[in-house]
Amino acid sequence: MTAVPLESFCADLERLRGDAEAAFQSVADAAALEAFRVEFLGARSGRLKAIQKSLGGLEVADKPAGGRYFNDAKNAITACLEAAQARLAEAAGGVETGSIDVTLPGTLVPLGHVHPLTRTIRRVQEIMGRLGFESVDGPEVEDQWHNFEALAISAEHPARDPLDNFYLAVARGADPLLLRSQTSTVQIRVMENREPPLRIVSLGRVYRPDTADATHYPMFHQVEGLLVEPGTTMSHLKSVLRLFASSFLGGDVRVRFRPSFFPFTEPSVEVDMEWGGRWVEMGGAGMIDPAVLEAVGYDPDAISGFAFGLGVERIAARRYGVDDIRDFYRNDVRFLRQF
Ligand code: FA5
Repeated sequence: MTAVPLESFCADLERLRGDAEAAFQSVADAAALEAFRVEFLGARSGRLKAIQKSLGGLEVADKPAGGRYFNDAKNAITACLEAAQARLAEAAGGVETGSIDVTLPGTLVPLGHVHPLTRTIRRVQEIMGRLGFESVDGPEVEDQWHNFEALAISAEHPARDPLDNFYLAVARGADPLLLRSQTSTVQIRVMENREPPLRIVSLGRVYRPDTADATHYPMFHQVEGLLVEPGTTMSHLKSVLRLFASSFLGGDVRVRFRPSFFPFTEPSVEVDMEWGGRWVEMGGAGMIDPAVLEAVGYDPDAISGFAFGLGVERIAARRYGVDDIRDFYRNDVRFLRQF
């Protein structure tokens, strides 16, 4: 077999190198780039591979020079490929691989943070936990027993009006289920299943078809507190609420209890807190009505307790100086970043 002359071997390499440079410089998209990579540098049938095979046909004396020519051409073609890859990545908005300076200081990745309402809920749980109140959950889809009847809210009571509730097209027995309108449902669920003494707090969503304004939203959160222990009186209720308010809002907060009415507490009060020279209603409270204690199977002559329910959006607004609770739900990051 006649040996391959070194000149023709080098001429083939030069031609290949010229073709590859032209191809990689003009390539305009990733698919074409890949096609050229296979054509020139493909490991099995690439054009460079074909020339590499002819390296074995050189005269023994020419082989070292042929090998150097081959390696130079291979490096040059590979560099053309890498330059084309970087050019396309940059055009696509990527980072040019060769341009990363690893000695530069890193930049902080912006992290999200907990929503102010979630933070409020956790803080309330923590404060109440220190007062011995265990956190419990209840379902958001409720039946009429837990949302109304066990709470002594009779069938005729306006609170059951379809215009004031989100009744569902799903029923349990004859009664349609509803999205709970208050967390007082959880008082009943806990008392039905446990014996006193009880100290629980329950925070969660409630739903009412209220028109949204600065202090109302159709979906909002309540914090429900319940304490059932022999000898409980109204003064215990007032002390717990004052302690909670000063822990959550600061020692200078003023709390006011106004006589009121709830079917499930007797006596009942509205709990107001002062905010910017105004009194804002934060919730309701009272001593558990004997009818409720009976409904859950307790003896009202042997046991007493208190309950309260506060609006989480309202206490959060008071805490963070927010004038309009709708801001909690607008998802405007300029607002949320402030917390
Ligand atoms: C109740 O829901 C009673 N379950 C509270 C209670 C619990 C009384 C235990 C006695 C014993 P009321 O409807 O007033 O009460 O609501 C309580 C609080 O929820 C209000 O004071 C207010 O802070 C908040 N709230 C009521 N409606 C809305 C609304 N649409 N948007 C935001 N907050 C609301």
